Amino acid sequence: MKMTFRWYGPEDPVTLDKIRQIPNMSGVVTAVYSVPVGEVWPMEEIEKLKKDANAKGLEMEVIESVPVHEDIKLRRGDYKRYIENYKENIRRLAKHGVKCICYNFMPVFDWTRSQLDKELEDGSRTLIYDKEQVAALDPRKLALPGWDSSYSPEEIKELIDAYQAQGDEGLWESLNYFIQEIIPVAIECDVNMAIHPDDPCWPIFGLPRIITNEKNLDRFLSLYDDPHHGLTLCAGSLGCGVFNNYTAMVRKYGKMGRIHFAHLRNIKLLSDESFEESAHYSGCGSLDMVEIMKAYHDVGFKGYMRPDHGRMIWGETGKPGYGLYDRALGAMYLTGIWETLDKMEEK
Ligand SMILES: [Mn+2]
Repeated sequence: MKMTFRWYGPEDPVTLDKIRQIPNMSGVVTAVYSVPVGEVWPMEEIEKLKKDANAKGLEMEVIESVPVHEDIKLRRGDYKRYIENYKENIRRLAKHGVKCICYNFMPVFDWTRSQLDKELEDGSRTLIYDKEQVAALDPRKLALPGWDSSYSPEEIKELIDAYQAQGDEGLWESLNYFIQEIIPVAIECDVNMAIHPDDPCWPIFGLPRIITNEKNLDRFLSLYDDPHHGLTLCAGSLGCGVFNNYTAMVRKYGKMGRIHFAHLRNIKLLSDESFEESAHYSGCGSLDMVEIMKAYHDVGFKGYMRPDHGRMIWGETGKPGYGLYDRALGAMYLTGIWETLDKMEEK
């Protein structure tokens, strides 16, 4: 495996100089953020990101994300042009040595939490999802980080109505259309496409969500029979569903060679459809990180890993989930488990 770290580009207070000091860090996971969703990324900007990372001894082999325009997910408006743009982005990234592209197919809202700074008993702050708090939210008025704030309340309402009219099967059809278009390009460029599961892994605000459980991951992979069509297996996103056995998924899809990118974080399940994001250490959450890492090790995982969201600790402030300290602790903890598994295997 290759350990990586998400970096939000030159504006990120977590600089490359800091990231490079985390032991065993092979590279950054990043994206071009200056271009509206759906447009082609300028060559110079891709090149600059790569040059900056390489100058600090870090690779740029993983992109997270190349976002998918809502028109593609709804197969309406300019979707054909956006799909052509998407193909061009795959080609441009491949030219710059990118080997894996993470994306998701969540309608309107990306990852969703009810609070971004819940204080835990030890004084750290974390992201939580509380079923009742979410039920009380009006999706038309949401303006929290992590969500696209460029929509007006009327636009959000229109989008939600369009997705509800399309339904689950309509969203599957849009996804299938998109996959049939882009995977041949990914194969040609030898780039692994890795879909990120929906976070959390159940429908919110009455919107369809389909990348949520083992049955649907099976269905997703069956859309195109080629290893370039694969998964970002996110422990937090899938693990917050009591119906999901993340470790079993690692073994199953890992053996098939369909996991290209692993997001690792722990979560503490509080009740049905409520959870808080905890430190990576198994003792802090509901997921057994050693069992998870052992599953990746057993299947001979050669893809990329990154510590996922971290808490805010030691007084750090910044982008919720994406501070330096707790993610660096997570990276070292995961690296330590991996090193141990390597050494045990040698004996
Ligand atoms: Mn994730």
